[in-house]
Amino acid sequence: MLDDVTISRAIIRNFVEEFDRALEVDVAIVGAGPAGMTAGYYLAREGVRAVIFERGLRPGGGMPGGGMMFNTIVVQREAKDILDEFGVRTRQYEDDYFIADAVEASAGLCYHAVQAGAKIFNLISVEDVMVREDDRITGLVVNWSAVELAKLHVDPISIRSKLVIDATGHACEVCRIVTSKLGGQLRTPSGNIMGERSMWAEVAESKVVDNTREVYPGLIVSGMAANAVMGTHRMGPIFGGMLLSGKRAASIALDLLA
Ligand code: 48F
Repeated sequence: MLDDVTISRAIIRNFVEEFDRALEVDVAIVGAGPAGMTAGYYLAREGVRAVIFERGLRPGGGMPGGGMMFNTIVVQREAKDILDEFGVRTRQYEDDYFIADAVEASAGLCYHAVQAGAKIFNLISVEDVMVREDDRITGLVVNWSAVELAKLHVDPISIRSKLVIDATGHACEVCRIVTSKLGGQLRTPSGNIMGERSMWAEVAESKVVDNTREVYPGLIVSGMAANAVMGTHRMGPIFGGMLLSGKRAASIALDLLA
Protein backbone atom coordinates (compact mmCIF):
# COMPACT_ATOMS: atom_id res chain seq x y z
CA MET A 1 0.00 0.00 0.00
CA LEU A 2 1.32 3.43 -0.90
CA ASP A 3 0.42 6.35 1.31
CA ASP A 4 0.56 9.76 -0.34
CA VAL A 5 1.51 11.57 2.84
CA THR A 6 4.33 9.12 3.56
CA ILE A 7 5.76 9.96 0.15
CA SER A 8 5.57 13.67 0.97
CA ARG A 9 7.11 13.17 4.41
CA ALA A 10 9.99 11.10 3.00
CA ILE A 11 10.84 13.90 0.59
CA ILE A 12 10.56 16.71 3.09
CA ARG A 13 12.46 15.00 5.90
CA ASN A 14 15.28 13.84 3.67
CA PHE A 15 15.59 17.23 1.99
CA VAL A 16 15.67 19.06 5.31
CA GLU A 17 18.37 16.70 6.63
CA GLU A 18 20.49 17.24 3.52
CA PHE A 19 19.98 20.97 3.49
CA ASP A 20 20.83 21.15 7.19
CA ARG A 21 24.13 19.37 6.42
CA ALA A 22 24.79 21.89 3.63
CA LEU A 23 24.55 24.88 5.99
CA GLU A 24 28.20 24.44 6.99
CA VAL A 25 30.54 22.99 4.41
CA ASP A 26 34.15 23.17 3.31
CA VAL A 27 33.49 24.41 -0.23
CA ALA A 28 30.32 25.97 -1.63
CA ILE A 29 30.24 25.96 -5.42
CA VAL A 30 27.96 28.27 -7.35
CA GLY A 31 26.77 26.81 -10.64
CA ALA A 32 26.32 23.21 -11.79
CA GLY A 33 27.82 23.72 -15.23
CA PRO A 34 30.76 21.63 -16.41
CA ALA A 35 33.31 23.61 -14.37
CA GLY A 36 31.31 23.52 -11.13
CA MET A 37 30.45 19.84 -11.38
CA THR A 38 34.02 18.86 -12.22
CA ALA A 39 35.30 20.88 -9.25
CA GLY A 40 32.68 19.26 -7.01
CA TYR A 41 33.69 15.78 -8.14
CA TYR A 42 37.41 16.25 -7.51
CA LEU A 43 36.77 17.81 -4.10
CA ALA A 44 34.25 15.24 -2.91
CA ARG A 45 36.51 12.43 -4.06
CA GLU A 46 39.10 13.72 -1.58
CA GLY A 47 36.60 13.69 1.25
CA VAL A 48 35.98 17.46 1.17
CA ARG A 49 32.43 18.51 2.07
CA ALA A 50 31.33 20.19 -1.16
CA VAL A 51 27.93 21.48 -2.12
CA ILE A 52 26.78 22.95 -5.44
CA PHE A 53 23.97 25.48 -5.79
CA GLU A 54 22.33 25.67 -9.19
CA ARG A 55 19.76 28.24 -10.20
CA GLY A 56 18.16 26.12 -12.91
CA LEU A 57 16.10 22.97 -12.84
CA ARG A 58 18.61 20.81 -14.67
CA PRO A 59 22.32 20.64 -13.93
CA GLY A 60 24.63 20.94 -16.94
CA GLY A 61 24.85 24.66 -17.59
CA GLY A 62 25.74 25.32 -21.21
CA MET A 63 26.88 21.78 -21.93
CA PRO A 64 23.70 19.94 -23.01
CA GLY A 65 23.05 22.62 -25.62
CA GLY A 66 26.31 21.77 -27.44
CA GLY A 67 26.99 24.41 -30.10
CA MET A 68 23.90 26.28 -31.24
CA MET A 69 21.74 23.36 -30.10
CA PHE A 70 23.70 20.81 -32.14
CA ASN A 71 24.12 18.66 -29.08
CA THR A 72 27.64 17.44 -29.65
CA ILE A 73 30.60 18.79 -27.71
CA VAL A 74 34.25 18.95 -28.65
CA VAL A 75 37.11 18.43 -26.22
CA GLN A 76 40.79 18.63 -26.92
CA ARG A 77 43.21 15.79 -26.19
CA GLU A 78 44.38 17.20 -22.80
CA ALA A 79 40.88 17.00 -21.40
CA LYS A 80 39.84 13.63 -22.80
CA ASP A 81 41.17 11.80 -19.71
CA ILE A 82 38.71 13.71 -17.56
CA LEU A 83 35.77 12.55 -19.68
CA ASP A 84 37.19 9.01 -19.50
CA GLU A 85 37.24 9.29 -15.72
CA PHE A 86 33.58 10.30 -15.78
CA GLY A 87 32.75 7.31 -17.99
CA VAL A 88 31.73 9.56 -20.89
CA ARG A 89 32.41 7.99 -24.30
CA THR A 90 34.42 10.01 -26.78
CA ARG A 91 35.29 9.53 -30.42
CA GLN A 92 38.34 10.97 -32.11
CA TYR A 93 37.32 13.39 -34.82
CA GLU A 94 40.75 14.56 -35.93
CA ASP A 95 44.18 14.58 -34.31
CA ASP A 96 43.54 16.68 -31.22
CA TYR A 97 39.76 16.86 -31.40
CA PHE A 98 37.47 14.44 -29.61
CA ILE A 99 33.71 14.57 -29.67
CA ALA A 100 31.12 13.44 -27.16
CA ASP A 101 27.36 13.46 -26.90
CA ALA A 102 26.47 16.67 -25.05
CA VAL A 103 23.70 15.04 -23.03
CA GLU A 104 25.82 12.03 -22.08
CA ALA A 105 28.68 14.32 -21.05
CA SER A 106 26.41 16.50 -18.90
CA ALA A 107 24.77 13.45 -17.32
CA GLY A 108 28.15 11.78 -16.70
CA LEU A 109 29.59 14.81 -14.93
CA CYS A 110 26.46 15.21 -12.86
CA TYR A 111 26.15 11.54 -11.91
CA HIS A 112 29.78 11.14 -10.87
CA ALA A 113 29.91 14.44 -8.98
CA VAL A 114 26.86 13.48 -6.95
CA GLN A 115 27.99 9.88 -6.46
CA ALA A 116 31.37 11.12 -5.22
CA GLY A 117 29.49 13.12 -2.56
CA ALA A 118 29.09 16.61 -4.01
CA LYS A 119 25.48 17.39 -3.23
CA ILE A 120 23.77 19.48 -5.92
CA PHE A 121 20.89 21.69 -4.85
CA ASN A 122 19.07 22.76 -7.98
CA LEU A 123 16.48 25.54 -8.16
CA ILE A 124 18.45 27.59 -5.64
CA SER A 125 20.07 30.90 -6.56
CA VAL A 126 22.99 32.57 -4.86
CA GLU A 127 22.12 36.21 -4.35
CA ASP A 128 24.87 37.39 -2.02
CA VAL A 129 27.95 36.34 -0.08
CA MET A 130 28.64 36.29 3.64
CA VAL A 131 31.71 38.24 4.83
CA ARG A 132 33.51 38.97 8.10
CA GLU A 133 35.72 41.80 9.42
CA ASP A 134 38.64 41.25 7.06
CA ASP A 135 36.22 41.07 4.12
CA ARG A 136 37.06 37.42 3.69
CA ILE A 137 34.23 35.54 2.04
CA THR A 138 32.83 33.10 4.53
CA GLY A 139 29.83 31.72 2.70
CA LEU A 140 26.82 32.32 0.53
CA VAL A 141 23.37 33.79 0.80
CA VAL A 142 20.79 31.75 -1.07
CA ASN A 143 17.14 31.77 -1.96
CA TRP A 144 14.77 29.71 -4.07
CA SER A 145 15.12 30.56 -7.74
CA ALA A 146 11.33 30.75 -7.85
CA VAL A 147 11.44 33.60 -5.32
CA GLU A 148 14.01 35.40 -7.45
CA LEU A 149 12.02 34.86 -10.66
CA ALA A 150 8.75 35.99 -9.11
CA LYS A 151 10.52 38.94 -7.46
CA LEU A 152 8.90 38.05 -4.15
CA HIS A 153 10.00 39.90 -1.06
CA VAL A 154 11.29 36.88 0.86
CA ASP A 155 14.54 36.97 2.80
CA PRO A 156 17.28 34.51 1.91
CA ILE A 157 19.28 32.24 4.23
CA SER A 158 23.02 31.79 4.79
CA ILE A 159 25.47 28.99 4.14
CA ARG A 160 28.87 28.97 5.89
CA SER A 161 31.81 27.67 3.89
CA LYS A 162 35.58 27.84 4.16
CA LEU A 163 35.80 28.57 0.44
CA VAL A 164 33.47 29.57 -2.38
CA ILE A 165 33.94 28.69 -6.05
CA ASP A 166 32.33 31.01 -8.60
CA ALA A 167 31.45 28.68 -11.50
CA THR A 168 28.56 30.78 -12.79
CA GLY A 169 29.80 30.99 -16.40
CA HIS A 170 29.76 34.17 -18.48
CA ALA A 171 27.95 36.15 -15.79
CA CYS A 172 30.64 35.59 -13.08
CA GLU A 173 27.91 36.46 -10.60
CA VAL A 174 29.75 35.93 -7.34
CA CYS A 175 32.68 38.08 -8.45
CA ARG A 176 30.18 40.75 -9.48
CA ILE A 177 28.69 40.68 -5.99
CA VAL A 178 32.17 41.19 -4.54
CA THR A 179 32.86 44.24 -6.70
CA SER A 180 29.39 45.76 -6.47
CA LYS A 181 28.50 45.11 -2.83
CA LEU A 182 31.88 44.93 -1.08
CA GLY A 183 33.67 47.40 -3.33
CA GLY A 184 36.28 44.66 -3.25
CA GLN A 185 39.50 44.66 -5.26
CA LEU A 186 39.74 41.43 -7.20
CA ARG A 187 43.16 40.01 -8.00
CA THR A 188 42.93 41.15 -11.61
CA PRO A 189 45.05 43.79 -13.37
CA SER A 190 42.37 46.45 -12.79
CA GLY A 191 41.08 45.14 -9.47
CA ASN A 192 37.74 44.84 -11.19
CA ILE A 193 36.02 42.40 -13.54
CA MET A 194 37.95 42.78 -16.80
CA GLY A 195 35.08 41.48 -18.98
CA GLU A 196 35.15 38.66 -21.49
CA ARG A 197 36.52 39.17 -25.00
CA SER A 198 35.23 37.79 -28.30
CA MET A 199 35.61 34.23 -29.52
CA TRP A 200 39.11 32.76 -29.84
CA ALA A 201 39.13 29.13 -28.77
CA GLU A 202 42.88 28.57 -28.99
CA VAL A 203 43.76 31.37 -26.57
CA ALA A 204 40.67 31.06 -24.39
CA GLU A 205 41.12 27.36 -23.78
CA SER A 206 44.72 27.63 -22.71
CA LYS A 207 44.13 30.74 -20.58
CA VAL A 208 41.13 29.44 -18.69
CA VAL A 209 43.26 27.13 -16.60
CA ASP A 210 45.72 29.94 -15.70
CA ASN A 211 42.81 32.23 -14.97
CA THR A 212 41.40 29.74 -12.47
CA ARG A 213 42.59 31.19 -9.19
CA GLU A 214 41.69 32.68 -5.83
CA VAL A 215 40.53 36.12 -6.97
CA TYR A 216 39.54 37.36 -3.55
CA PRO A 217 40.16 35.96 -0.07
CA GLY A 218 38.05 32.82 0.12
CA LEU A 219 36.79 33.03 -3.47
CA ILE A 220 38.08 30.91 -6.37
CA VAL A 221 36.85 31.53 -9.89
CA SER A 222 36.51 28.69 -12.40
CA GLY A 223 35.27 27.96 -15.91
CA MET A 224 34.02 30.67 -18.24
CA ALA A 225 33.70 32.97 -15.22
CA ALA A 226 37.50 32.86 -14.87
CA ASN A 227 37.94 34.17 -18.41
CA ALA A 228 35.27 36.82 -17.95
CA VAL A 229 36.90 38.06 -14.74
CA MET A 230 40.41 38.06 -16.19
CA GLY A 231 39.47 39.70 -19.50
CA THR A 232 40.16 36.71 -21.73
CA HIS A 233 38.39 35.47 -24.82
CA ARG A 234 35.38 33.15 -24.95
CA MET A 235 35.70 29.75 -26.57
CA GLY A 236 32.27 28.53 -27.61
CA PRO A 237 31.35 24.85 -27.71
CA ILE A 238 34.73 23.33 -26.90
CA PHE A 239 34.53 22.17 -23.30
CA GLY A 240 37.95 20.79 -22.39
CA GLY A 241 38.95 24.04 -20.73
CA MET A 242 35.89 23.93 -18.48
CA LEU A 243 36.82 20.45 -17.27
CA LEU A 244 40.49 21.32 -16.76
CA SER A 245 39.51 24.52 -14.98
CA GLY A 246 37.12 22.69 -12.66
CA LYS A 247 39.86 20.21 -11.79
CA ARG A 248 42.31 23.06 -11.20
CA ALA A 249 39.80 24.89 -8.96
CA ALA A 250 39.49 21.73 -6.87
CA SER A 251 43.25 21.46 -6.57
CA ILE A 252 43.58 25.13 -5.52
CA ALA A 253 40.81 24.61 -2.95
CA LEU A 254 42.52 21.48 -1.59
CA ASP A 255 45.78 23.43 -1.13
CA LEU A 256 43.98 26.30 0.61
CA LEU A 257 42.13 23.92 2.90
CA ALA A 258 45.27 21.98 3.83
O1 48F B 1 27.39 28.55 -17.96
P1 48F B 1 27.92 27.29 -17.40
O2 48F B 1 27.89 26.08 -18.22
O3 48F B 1 29.42 27.64 -16.90
P2 48F B 1 30.81 26.87 -17.06
O4 48F B 1 30.82 25.63 -16.26
O5 48F B 1 30.82 26.44 -18.59
C1 48F B 1 30.72 27.39 -19.61
C2 48F B 1 30.17 26.71 -20.85
O6 48F B 1 28.90 26.17 -20.62
C3 48F B 1 30.08 27.63 -22.06
C4 48F B 1 31.41 27.98 -22.55
C5 48F B 1 32.41 26.87 -22.71
O7 48F B 1 32.82 26.67 -23.90
O8 48F B 1 31.68 29.11 -22.83
O9 48F B 1 29.34 28.80 -21.73
O10 48F B 1 31.86 27.89 -16.84
O11 48F B 1 27.20 26.97 -16.03
C6 48F B 1 27.00 27.96 -15.06
C7 48F B 1 25.82 27.55 -14.20
O12 48F B 1 25.73 28.45 -13.12
C8 48F B 1 24.36 28.69 -12.84
C9 48F B 1 23.70 28.70 -14.21
O13 48F B 1 22.33 28.43 -14.10
C10 48F B 1 24.48 27.61 -14.93
O14 48F B 1 23.85 26.35 -14.85
N1 48F B 1 24.30 29.97 -12.13
C11 48F B 1 24.65 31.19 -12.62
N2 48F B 1 24.48 32.12 -11.67
C12 48F B 1 24.00 31.49 -10.57
C13 48F B 1 23.89 30.11 -10.87
C14 48F B 1 23.62 31.91 -9.26
N3 48F B 1 23.70 33.20 -8.87
N4 48F B 1 23.16 30.98 -8.39
C15 48F B 1 23.07 29.68 -8.75
N5 48F B 1 23.44 29.22 -9.97
